[in-house]
Parts: sequence; C-alpha cells; structure tokens
Amino acid sequence: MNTNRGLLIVLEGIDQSGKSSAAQRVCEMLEKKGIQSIKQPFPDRSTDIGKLIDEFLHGKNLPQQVVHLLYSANRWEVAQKIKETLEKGITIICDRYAFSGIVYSIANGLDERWCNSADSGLPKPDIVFFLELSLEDAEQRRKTMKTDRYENIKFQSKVKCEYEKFKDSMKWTCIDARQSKEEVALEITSIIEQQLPQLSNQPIKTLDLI
Ligand code: FDM
Ligand code: MG
Repeated sequence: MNTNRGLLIVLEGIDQSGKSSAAQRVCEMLEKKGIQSIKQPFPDRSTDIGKLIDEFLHGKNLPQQVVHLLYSANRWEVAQKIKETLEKGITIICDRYAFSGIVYSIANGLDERWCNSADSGLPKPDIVFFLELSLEDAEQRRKTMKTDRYENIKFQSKVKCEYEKFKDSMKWTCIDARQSKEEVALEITSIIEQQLPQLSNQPIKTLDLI
C-alpha cells in the first residue's frame, strides 16, 4: 500500500525568500518529468479558517494563541487529504508548514513547547527546503510587493533568528535564495527527483515536535 507514494515536500524561509514561486515552478518541472505533483500553500486561504487568518494578517485583532491555533487548524483540516493524495502517488509541495507556525508564533512571544504541541501528529515532511536570504535582500525585494502585518524588518529579523535555530536542529536542505527563480526551482527539483525512489517506498511518518 505504501509503495510509490508521493513525497511531502516543504519550503520554508522568511518572507520574500521566493517560496511561492519556487512551489509553482517545482510543480511544473516535476510534471514535465512525469512526476505528478500539486502545490499546497499554508495558510490555505480557500477555507473559512484560512479567510479568518487572512483577515488577521490585514489588521483584525485576535489573541496570539488563537492565531497560532487557527494556523494549526488550517493544516489539520487538510491533513487527511494530504495523506490520501500522497497515497495516490502524488507529490505535494507545501509553501510553508508547521515550522512557519512555530517560528512566527515564537517571534510573537509564545512559549515554544506550547506552540509545538498543536502541530504534532500531522504528516511529517519527507524533505524540508530552507530558502536562505538575508534581511537586506528581502527588504530590497519587498519594495515592489504588497505587504501584511508581519512584513517589516523588525519582525522579520526575529523570524530569521528563530528559523536559524530550527535549521540547525533539524535536517533541512538549505538553498541559496539569491539565485534566480529558475535556478532555485531547478536545484529543488533535482534533489526531489534524486530522493524520490528511496523515499517513496517508505510509510508516511508523523510529525513529532514535542
Ligand atoms: N504564518 C504562516 C504564520 O504565522 N503561521 C503559520 O503557521 C503559517 C503557515 O502567515 F507572514 C505567517 C507567515 C506569513 C503569513 O504567509 C502569510 P505568506 O506565505 O507570507 O503569504
Ligand atoms: Mg508573506
């Protein structure tokens, strides 16, 4: 039953590191190679919970704990669908996942252990790519983008600092996000392609963060 399942791939990184375009391009590149794949953004703004998160990002006031749980619930509401999709042999490219949830909430002052528990038990990613970009380069890119409450250098520097701790304690694959969009996507795609035969025969694991 678990032979040749799809892989659960996660892209993480500070805002403007190019996760969304990479997710799109990697899917296209994999499809061209005959590897079925779809992208899954988090937050997933297509659901009621996702819409509430979007309102929060654009000014609605909510307690930080509620926000953390909403982001987590937004993953749990698609967790079963993620598993079924993987079992069908389709690879999923997530634009952010539980690690964003933890990193951004800790940057907002929440307790790490409390944050970790909400996402424990979700499907575990097979590969996490960390798109590395300096705060200065991110600021430069932001100039032409529309922003939300988290997109300012003060908050992003906290986020980056928390990501660095995570990156060191987990086995993440670091990608130089200063490269062109094409180069970033090519690098990620070739790593996925290389790992696919070995990982697709393993059962889906469970995220254990506590
Ligand atoms: N974000 C995203 C969180 O704070 N927690 C989470 O669990 C997730 C998935 O939402 F500032 C934040 C990170 C970001 C914002 O995401 C919207 P995009 O990818 O930047 O649009
Ligand atoms: Mg953003």
